[in-house]
Amino acid sequence: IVQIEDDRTATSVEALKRAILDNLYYIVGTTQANASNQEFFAAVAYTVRDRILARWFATLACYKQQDVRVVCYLSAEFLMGPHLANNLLNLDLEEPIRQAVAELGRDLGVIEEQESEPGLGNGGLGRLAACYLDSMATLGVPAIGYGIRYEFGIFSQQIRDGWQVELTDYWLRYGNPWEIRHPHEAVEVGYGGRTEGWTDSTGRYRVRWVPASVVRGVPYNTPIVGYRSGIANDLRLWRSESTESFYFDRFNSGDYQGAVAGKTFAENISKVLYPNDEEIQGKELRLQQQYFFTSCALQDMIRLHLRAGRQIDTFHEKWAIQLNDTHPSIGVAELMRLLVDEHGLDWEKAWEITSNTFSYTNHTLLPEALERWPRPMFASILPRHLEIINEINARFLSEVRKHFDGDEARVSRMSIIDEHGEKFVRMANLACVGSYRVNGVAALHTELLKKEVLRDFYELWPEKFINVTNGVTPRRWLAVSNPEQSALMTRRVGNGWLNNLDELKQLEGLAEDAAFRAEWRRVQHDVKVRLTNYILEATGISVDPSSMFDVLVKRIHEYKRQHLKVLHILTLYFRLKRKPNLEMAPRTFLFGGKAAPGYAMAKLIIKLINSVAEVVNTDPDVKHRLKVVFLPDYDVSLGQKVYPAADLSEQISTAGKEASGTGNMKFAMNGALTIGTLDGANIEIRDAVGHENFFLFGLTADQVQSTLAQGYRPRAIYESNPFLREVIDSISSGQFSHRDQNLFRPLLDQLLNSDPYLLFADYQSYIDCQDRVTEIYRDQEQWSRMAILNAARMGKFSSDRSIREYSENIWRVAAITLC
Ligand code: 26Q
Repeated sequence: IVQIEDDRTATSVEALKRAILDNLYYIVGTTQANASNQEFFAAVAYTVRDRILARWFATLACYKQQDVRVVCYLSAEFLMGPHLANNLLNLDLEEPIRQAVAELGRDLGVIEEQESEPGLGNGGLGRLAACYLDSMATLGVPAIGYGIRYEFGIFSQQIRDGWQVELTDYWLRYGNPWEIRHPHEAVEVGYGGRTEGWTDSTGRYRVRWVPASVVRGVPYNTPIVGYRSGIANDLRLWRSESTESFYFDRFNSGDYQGAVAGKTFAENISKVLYPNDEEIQGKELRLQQQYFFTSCALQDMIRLHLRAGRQIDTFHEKWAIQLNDTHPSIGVAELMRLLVDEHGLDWEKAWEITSNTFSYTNHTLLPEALERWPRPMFASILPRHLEIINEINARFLSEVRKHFDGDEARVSRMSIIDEHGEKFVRMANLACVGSYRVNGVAALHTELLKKEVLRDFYELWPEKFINVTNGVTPRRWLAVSNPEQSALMTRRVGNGWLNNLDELKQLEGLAEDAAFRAEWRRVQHDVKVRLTNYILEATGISVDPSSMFDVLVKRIHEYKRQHLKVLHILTLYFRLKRKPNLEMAPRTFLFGGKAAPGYAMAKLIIKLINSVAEVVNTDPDVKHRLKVVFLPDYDVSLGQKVYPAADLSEQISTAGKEASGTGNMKFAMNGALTIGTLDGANIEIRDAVGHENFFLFGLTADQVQSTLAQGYRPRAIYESNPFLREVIDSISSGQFSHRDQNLFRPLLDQLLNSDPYLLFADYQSYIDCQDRVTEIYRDQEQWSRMAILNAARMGKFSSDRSIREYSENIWRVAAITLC
């Protein structure tokens, strides 16, 4: 028998070469000689995608055959990062593709750099969704990710004259080889209009919604390949388009302008990601987006459910819907509408299904980030949903009254409608009422939810509340981004850690092995050289790879306290100014992160960092012992370069403000030591790696509360601490702003007069702790011991562990193995 190698599935180097050239010629439409690296990337991506399709279909067939319960992860954001390197790892194709690409005269590293990342998220919440998709595919949890295929993702950031400038992110410019459009599975989504009553053939009174406009949602599927699991799940992102009928009806009747306006309305819905995290603005388009993808998702699930020959009343047995924050929580009302209005179920049955389908993950404790919509706006966009919410609310509040007789203050706090003054729909309340589980994302966060933000709901339904501490995927965040350290670890303990991160525990003993520590440092140095080259290219700044890399990368926010880091840098700077010959181990301070375009204070913090950098980096007294770098356009790809090279991870939020943090996990997995507050998952990381291997400072969440309650006076701290005063005075004097004494005034005034995030209260504790960091860093052997123990003890923070907990405690789904 002659074995014929199929050019779309075979994985020998020869077959891969033929396949790449084929795709280059027939799909991309160019020749090997003429192809740009960008075109060559597309051909490689198609070649990899071809090798995914068979297992993709097999996975779906297997789910169908085993009639499993499917998890639907609903999220307004999926911050996937580039797919190629991750898919190569998970499919075990890295080496043959590398060789095939090399034999065709290109370098795989260069080709991988061509991929423009789908930045369809702001930060933590969107990236968490991506890590969870990776773990679900790896563990064999049947899952579909549902979201929006934004045409423009998070803006790309430039720094001009120290200020952030936003540029649109047209990530689809060169096409997207990973997605497949499925127009046959399109659905329609309505907006506005009115509701009307009617009587059905059985004499029952029914309500129907007559929307004023209808848009079409078209799904685009991207395969999510598990790590060597043979499984590929679906990420289904919806694009909004105009329906021909809407467009042509108007067009035919001569209303050209109306036709174009309708088309514009429809196409705008999936046009752009809102770049605010942790702050809501109540924009109509945002509500339209949320309803759009949530309705598309629910219609898709119902279609799949019925197509499998099942009855609508078993819906909750086959689908578990996870709400990634309140952004898709309109789904509670939409599922009720679909079941009652469209499928004719009675209210009680529909509610039983709905309230056994949804679970809700909360990601924030900041009051300004709790979503609420003005009732008039809500009524004009979703009139039928408001009626349904009123009915849900009436029934719910009567239950509250039964439990807490006479406690009308509680009733009004728990109401889904905020009845005070201008009325609002409270989405977190809707999500709590409509879900059978509510979870926080770290132990402290869940406790604070129960004690504060959602206390009333916890008192009514304590059994609903559980904690699932976040996790991150060790595939992308260790294996893909830090191949050098991964190889070192695999040489010592095998590669089992890739799907069981606890196996790195075996490295603990090696912390006492001087030869291993030396190897560890050699690897770390190589990785830092890699980042050093990037920094030079991206910013023109040359940094010393043997200096300590002290890194703070995350969205810019006052509660995350990037400006506290600046106070530390300036404290060191003035020590050097006083004593230019002071012995000080060199440090490189790396910042990265985007500010929401409308968040003036965050933008001013970026300007402050760059202004300080300008002075400190060029001051001859500093003698290059301090280097401050703001890395522009921090995104997933840049994160992959930064985390592995960090020596020190800065996790310095005001205690009680950061729900979990996930960057903290990526750093520690890569062997960075953390300096941090007792906030979010920092607490659990410290417990896992050992208190002696973690640099702790600052007030606790309780102390923060009591400090504020007792009438906090930041100015008193400023007046009594000469070092702090020197730093603050230098900024207000214009020393870092070309003598302009007004530039940073808003920032300084706020710190001196209210300081809501308690920078001054934590200042001295932070400085003292940083001095301990410096002390220990001088002992490189000790530092390496601690770094190795950090990396070895991060097993708990694999997203595989998080997904197992969701599967067991919330979704009640079993992982499958391929049939
Ligand atoms: C809401 C309404 C309108 C426009 C935008 C938004 C919006 C968008 C994004 C609100 C919040 C977000 C993002 C929140 C977020 O990323 N939270 C982070 O979630 C991480 C994963 O759980 C945690 O680790 C972080 O602590 C938390 O800040």
